[in-house]
Amino acid sequence: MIKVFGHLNPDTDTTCSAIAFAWYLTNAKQLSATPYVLGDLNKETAYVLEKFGHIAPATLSEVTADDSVVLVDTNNPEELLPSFAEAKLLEIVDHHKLVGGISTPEPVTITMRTVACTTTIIWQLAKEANLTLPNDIAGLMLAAIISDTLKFTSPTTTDVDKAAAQALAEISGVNVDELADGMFAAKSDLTGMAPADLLTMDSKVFTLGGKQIRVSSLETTKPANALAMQTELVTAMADMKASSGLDAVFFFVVDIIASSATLIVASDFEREVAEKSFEKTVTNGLMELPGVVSRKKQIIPALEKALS
Ligand SMILES: [Mn+2]
Repeated sequence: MIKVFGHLNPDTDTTCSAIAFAWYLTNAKQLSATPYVLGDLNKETAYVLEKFGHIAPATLSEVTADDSVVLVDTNNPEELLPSFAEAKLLEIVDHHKLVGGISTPEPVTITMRTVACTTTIIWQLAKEANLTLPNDIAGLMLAAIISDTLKFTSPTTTDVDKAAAQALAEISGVNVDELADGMFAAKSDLTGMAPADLLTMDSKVFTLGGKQIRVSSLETTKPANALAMQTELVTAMADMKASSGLDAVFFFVVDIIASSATLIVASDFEREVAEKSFEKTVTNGLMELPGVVSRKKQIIPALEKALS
């Protein structure tokens, strides 16, 4: 049995891609494949699974040399289980920048395309294989595209993502606006979440210019709720750096409605890097970034340029 999973801190694309690609391997390749996640689901992803009546994938905390695995929605070893290198990697399906660091003893299939969402690639693969997607799988794949593109407003969005979303909406019989409203409301509900939870919910670690950097974002329709926690968040970022050996933690509150971000600045180092990256100034520990919504296409390239 093949274990299909995405990155740590699973989001909607990683979770739905694991489900959809396990379905694809089973139906296109007649392989036995099961989706997994590498941690707790966020509120948006839980909402989406419930909406389409799909059970949550089991959580995987370790892999061994006996496991055959397929990776979706990441190629970054820093986003995987520490034991990942022990497993037999068969395939990667992803849409992120190639970071390097994964090596295999034998050739593997790698499908990486410059689209906004991994499920867009899976939709293309299913089409190429002449497969008919079930309603619930199509709905999950559509939700992942809405999530990764912030309903087609992110600059990562391509015509292929839009075509995939339209086709998936037809198959699943779902109204895109209603689905997006429900997802964004679920995502914006911060009830019961501590500052440290917000920092790791949608978060990736990169090595940029020799520095270990955590880049976290919170996509929300209610940015004021998160910004009201600025002091607690700055304390949580300092604690995180002290306990994890990270050089910097960047936390971007992304306003989905206004298509803009506010960076909460953790310390002088983050302030210097951010001012160099975005050519803006910090006021009261915050940097306003109109038009910035994408970590992949806007934030990481800017940080990388400033740190290199
Ligand atoms: Mn993705």
